[in-house]
Formats: sequence, structure tokens, C-alpha cells
Amino acid sequence: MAAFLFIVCVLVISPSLSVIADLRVGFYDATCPKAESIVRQVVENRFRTDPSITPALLRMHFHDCFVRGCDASILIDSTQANSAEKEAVPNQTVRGYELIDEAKKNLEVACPSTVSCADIITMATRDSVALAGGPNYTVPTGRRDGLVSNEGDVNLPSPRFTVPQALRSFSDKGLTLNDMVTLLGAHTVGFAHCSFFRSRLSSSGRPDPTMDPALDATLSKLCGPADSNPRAFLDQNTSLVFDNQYYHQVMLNRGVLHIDQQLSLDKSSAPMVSNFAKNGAVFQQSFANAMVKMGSIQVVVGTDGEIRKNCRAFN
Ligand code: HEM
Ligand SMILES: *[C@@H]1O[C@H](CO)[C@@H](O)[C@H](O)[C@H]1NC(C)=O
Ligand SMILES: *[C@@H]1O[C@H](CO)[C@@H](O)[C@H](O)[C@H]1NC(C)=O
Ligand SMILES: CC(=O)N[C@H]1CO[C@H](CO)[C@@H](O)[C@@H]1O
Repeated sequence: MAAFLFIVCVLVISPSLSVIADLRVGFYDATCPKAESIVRQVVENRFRTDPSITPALLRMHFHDCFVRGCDASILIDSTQANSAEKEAVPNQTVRGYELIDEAKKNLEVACPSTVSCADIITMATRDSVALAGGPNYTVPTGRRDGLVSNEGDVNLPSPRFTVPQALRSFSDKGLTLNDMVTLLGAHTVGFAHCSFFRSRLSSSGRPDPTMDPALDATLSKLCGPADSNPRAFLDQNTSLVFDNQYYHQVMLNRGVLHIDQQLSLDKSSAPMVSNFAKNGAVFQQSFANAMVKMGSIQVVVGTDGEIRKNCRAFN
């Protein structure tokens, strides 16, 4: 009889465990009801004085999810024994680590060892996008923090890629061409250092003929000689507003990175670009959906991984 009851209990309990193991909206409702509002408060405070926190978090989230999945591996500081993801070239200009630290500190006071750093990145990015004029979407939570962060694992798409090359990298993560064209719309906010696009300018001696000559002139002047590396806005019109201007700019041959410009030149992606340029609401909805999808790449759930106490170090 006892054995029978035991089997029944295991059978009854295990399906609910697998539900818990999945990501879901409101994962912290019972364990840390203020989790979402604590994160939102930190992001709102920062946004008020520094709206460039939106592009910073978007890029951090992308780099986290594309390397070992959305497991906060990007936040780990290197030690003498380990060179972490942060050290890799594309990560050297990732910003916003101190905002994640602040949210984590506040969450540890309210509900210790409960809310993962991976979920903090996800929620904070969502909040910052809404504040910049983008969609305010609900985001599933329940991610746990990974136990590995190696510089050697970083293999992100290059800004010099063609559309098919970039798509290969997105397909590897289960994302479609539509997801990629949508997510690159994040370049409607934020900056790029000249080193990532200088080879397209007339100052390089081999200007990219697909670039609007007026933009070439502006960027050549701004970037100056190769020994300096200032930043230029990716969307040269509405640089810190989360709108669909990026797609308009790209259609005007005013994409800053090679991959941005290729989106309107490649036959496969051009129709999506003109659709998003025409219809801002369609872009915003598509962006919300694609962010939830990107935020689910190879997540660590259930009892795997850990809930870090300090986002920069394994427990
Ligand atoms: C083919 C894919 C992509 C490539 C090659 C790419 C490349 C780049 C490069 C080279 C920069 C400039 C970084 C710097 O100079 O500091 C940049 C910035 C940025 N990227 Fe991407 N990116 C891609 C996809 C994405 C995605 C999927 C997102 C987010 C959903 C994103 C969000 C951003 C943002 C917001 C910035 C501005 C960062 C800032 O202002 O600090 N990118 N990207
Ligand atoms: C987004 O939605 C949440 C929940 O409804 C709300 O509290 C928050 O203020 C909204 N953010 C913006 C910027 O509108
Ligand atoms: C800049 O953006 C505004 C607002 O979206 C738009 O009305 C205007 O036509 C754009 N200007 C250029 C030069 O692209
Ligand atoms: C923001 C950040 O942590 N950037 C790091 C990127 O990598 C370099 C080393 O290559 C570090 O010095 C930076 O601190």
C-alpha cells in the first residue's frame, strides 16, 4: 500500500515539476511578488538620466542569449584561472553591467537567492525598450544562471556579414529570417564604434558604393583618422527612440553597418524591411514576439544551474 501511494505521488508530482521547469509569465508571483517592479524601478531611475541604457541592455541580452543561451554567462568577471566571455572582442563594448548589479542587490534584500541574473537581464531589457517608446510585452521568466563563461565560446555574427551568413548564425539558434530582420531593428537605438564600419567609408580609400554619399561624408568626418575610435548613432535620424526609423534609414541607403544596409539590398529580406518601414505597429508586435523567442534560447531551467547571489561570480 505504501509503495502504491509512493508511486501515485511521484506520478502526480512529476507533471507539475515539469511545468515549473518551463519558463512562464509570472514565475516569481509567489516566491518574489515584487521582482518585476523592483527591476522596473531600477531601469526607470537610470533611463531618466541615461536613455542610452536601452541600447546597452538590448545588446547585452543579445550577446548573452547567443553565447551558451540566456544564462547570464556574459556577466561573469574573469578570474586568474578563467578568461570569461566579457574579454572577447565583441563584448568589450557591452555596457550596463552596473545596472544589473543594482537590480540584483535590491532583489537579494527583498527575496534572497530567488531571482536569477538571466531573468534580470530579460526583464530589464523589456522595461528599457518600453521606456524608449517600444512595445511593452510580457516576458516569461524562470531562467536559471549558468555555471560556465569562457572567452573561447564567443562566436557572434560579424557586422561585415551578408544576410545569408548572418542568417546561418540565427538559424543555429532556432531563429528565422523574419526574427533576424526584426531583431536587427534594435539598431534603431544606440551607437557603433567607427572601427566596426570604417572600411565602408571613403576615408578608407574604398568607399562602399551602397552608402548614401551624404552619410559617408558625415561619418568620415565624425570618425576621423583610424587611430581614434569614436561612436556614431546606428539610426542617424531618431537615435534613441525605439521606432521603425531604422528601416526607413536602411531603405535610404543610410545603414551604418554593412549588415544593416544588406537587409534592404538582399532580395530575401528587402520585403520585410519595407513592410516594417511602412507599418510601425507591425514592427513593434513582431519585435515583442522575436524578443520572447530570443529570450528562450537554450535557457537553463528546473534544478540545473544556480541562482547567483552576485551576478559577476559563480556561487
Ligand atoms: C547579425 C546580427 C548583428 C550584428 C552583426 C550586430 C553588430 C553590432 C555592432 C558591431 C554594434 C556596435 C557595437 C559597438 O560599437 O559598441 C552593435 C550595436 C548594437 N546592437 Fe547589434 N548586431 C546584431 C544583432 C543585434 C541584435 C539581435 C540586437 C538586439 C536585439 C542588437 C542590438 C544592438 C544595439 C542596441 C546596439 C547599440 C549598443 C550601444 O549603444 O551600446 N544587435 N551591433
Ligand atoms: C509596462 O507595463 C507595466 C505593467 O502593466 C507597467 O507597470 C509599466 O509602467 C509599463 N511601462 C511603460 C514604459 O509604459
Ligand atoms: C526622421 O524621422 C521622422 C520621424 O519618424 C520622420 O518624419 C522624418 O521623415 C525622418 N527624416 C529623415 C531625413 O529620414
Ligand atoms: C564592460 C566590461 O567588462 N568590459 C570588459 C571587456 O573586456 C576587457 C578586456 O578585454 C575588459 O578590460 C573590460 O572590462
